[in-house]
Amino acid sequence: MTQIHQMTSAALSTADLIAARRPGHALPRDLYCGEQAYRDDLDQIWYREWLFAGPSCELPKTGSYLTMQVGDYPVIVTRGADGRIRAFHNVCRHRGQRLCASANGTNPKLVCPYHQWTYDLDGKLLFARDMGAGFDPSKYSLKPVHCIDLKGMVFICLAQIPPAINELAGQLMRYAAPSGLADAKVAFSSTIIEKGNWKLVMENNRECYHCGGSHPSLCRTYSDDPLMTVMEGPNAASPEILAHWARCDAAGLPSRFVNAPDMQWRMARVPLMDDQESFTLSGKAAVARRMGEMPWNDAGSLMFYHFPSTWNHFLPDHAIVFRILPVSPMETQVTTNWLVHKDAVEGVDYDLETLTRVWLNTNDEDRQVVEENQAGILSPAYEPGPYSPSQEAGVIHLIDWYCGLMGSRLAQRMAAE
Ligand code: 3BY
Ligand code: FES
Ligand code: FE
Repeated sequence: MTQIHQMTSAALSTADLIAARRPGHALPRDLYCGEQAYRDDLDQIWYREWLFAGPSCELPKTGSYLTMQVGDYPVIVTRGADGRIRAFHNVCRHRGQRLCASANGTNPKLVCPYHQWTYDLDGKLLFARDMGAGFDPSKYSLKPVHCIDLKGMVFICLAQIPPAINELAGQLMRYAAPSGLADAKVAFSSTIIEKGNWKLVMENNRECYHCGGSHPSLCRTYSDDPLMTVMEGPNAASPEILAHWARCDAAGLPSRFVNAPDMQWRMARVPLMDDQESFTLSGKAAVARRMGEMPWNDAGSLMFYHFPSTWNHFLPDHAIVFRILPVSPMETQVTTNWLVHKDAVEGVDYDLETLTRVWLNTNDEDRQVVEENQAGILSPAYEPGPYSPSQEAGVIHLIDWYCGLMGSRLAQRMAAE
């Protein structure tokens, strides 16, 4: 029975697989490992949605840049002399060289390594040697990519016309304002590759059903009891969370659950277990200098996710920002940045081991879970099982969002063909 099902499903299109999926259940195998589903995910989601690029403090000065590979598109994000952050296709307008190979750095100008065409930080071609009398450099600016800095959280979008971002922008800027992200610095950065489809990485992040079995260090401070962490609205949560929100309201700290109607994003501030301060082994703050205007050490975590590319924890003493990017059907890059107040001094106000231990452990534990999940799904005997409605509501939100968007966009594509 299972075998026959698998043989037929191998021939199905992504649209057919999505139409045939069982709501409330994990996805069919080919959506987690197939080349076609991967191409469709890139075309319909990764090339069309807003994606988290990084915190703006990763680009602290004029000429600071970061690069990211979104499917087939190399992108560079850089801060101009006017302080503005812009994104460009990381492709030279001469013969197409990738302009910048490193993940991070600082350049006064963007100089192509092949024949040294030289671009200003706003993308204008400043200099191209021996191109003849009729050559018009103004026709060869770098191609721009949409880019927006939401008070310290930088997003890009590869689409010609990006989806609306005003609702998210307003809420995120309001919620994250007390964290002073633009006045932070990157204390530590880690990039790992998980051998699993990007949806498995995001699914894993959206539930804590696995936390007790996998995350001994995170579970010291983050409760895996869904009653403690699940919220359904600005006034619908556990008594403990409601009490935390009331206290935060009184201090002017935006905290209540807010979400996109399709659950593409959500933010809410929740207390840590037993009012502990931070994701450290001791539960105490890792950084002596608080972020931004945060009023107390025990304000909990402002949690923010945005599909498909990011989840975040904004704590009183530091912030941890995560970015995922698909690398291949069964590989995903996960970049984590630990942010602290820009005036906090390493060795005086914090030490990196204390700051990073819990989430370095947690990321590695999640990597193992995701890789074993992928390995099991690759079996022809795999059959999508049901999600727990209480423990895995966040995964259901992710998969419903994914199937809804893919279903309608693939139908539009077929109609246009
Ligand atoms: O990092 C997170 O936001 C999620 C929440 C539940 C599991 N994981 C720790
Ligand atoms: Fe960039 Fe030639 S390809 S200068
Ligand atoms: Fe986890």
